[in-house]
Amino acid sequence: MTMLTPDQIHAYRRDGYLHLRGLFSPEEAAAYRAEVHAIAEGQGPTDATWESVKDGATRLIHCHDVQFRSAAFTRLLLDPRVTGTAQSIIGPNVQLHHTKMFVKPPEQGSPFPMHQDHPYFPHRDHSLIAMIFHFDDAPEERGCLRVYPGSHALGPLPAVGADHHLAKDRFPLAGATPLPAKAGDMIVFSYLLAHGSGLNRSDEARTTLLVQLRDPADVQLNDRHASRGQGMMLAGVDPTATPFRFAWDAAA
Ligand SMILES: O=C(O)CCC(=O)C(=O)O
Repeated sequence: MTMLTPDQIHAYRRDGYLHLRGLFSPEEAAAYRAEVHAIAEGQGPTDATWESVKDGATRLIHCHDVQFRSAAFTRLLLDPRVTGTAQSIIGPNVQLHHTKMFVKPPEQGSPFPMHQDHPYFPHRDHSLIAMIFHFDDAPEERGCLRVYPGSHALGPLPAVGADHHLAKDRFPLAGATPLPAKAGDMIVFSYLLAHGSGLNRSDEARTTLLVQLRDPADVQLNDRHASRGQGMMLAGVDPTATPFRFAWDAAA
């Protein structure tokens, strides 16, 4: 099933991203928002602020593999609006790489330095896409996503520091295009797109879910970033699947 129009697919290929407005209704977004905040409250304090922007003053609440915490996210992963969008870009077969939720708390929500996702989990064919689901409004002052349109065409770029960000003089955060979003919007982008986001200076949280997907025929070039549920098929089939073996046979 294909969901994007030819014009949308063309825009994605040209710009490296696509902003899908109102993919979910305000009611759906509010329900997902409540699930994210319930996980955040249940797990206690966390902080995923990146090393290169850590100054002790900001915080980033996060949790990975959220479909293992709430069935709402398992349903989201299989929602035809999600799988259809992914199939339009990747092809008929869509495999889960990982999920993670982020809450940028009010007035102190950490920025993300500009980066490509590629250095974290490089793949041979660069089939990886990220989807950021917005569960509340993300205007500029709430630290919305910022991108360098077309930067995916540059291919893998040199990454700097422990958190693999891009050189700040070449890709300053302030020079990137802000993509303010509304609750229910989704932004899909290539893992080669230069992206980041600003500080949340507002008095409301910014609440998102990030899902990374790939073509199962692609090959990951390192063994970092293993996640629970990685390899689950969300659409189509895995043409590379090998004959089934019991775990105890494989170990023998
Ligand atoms: O949520 C954001 O603003 C960006 C997240 C991101 O780029 C990442 O986790 O790699």
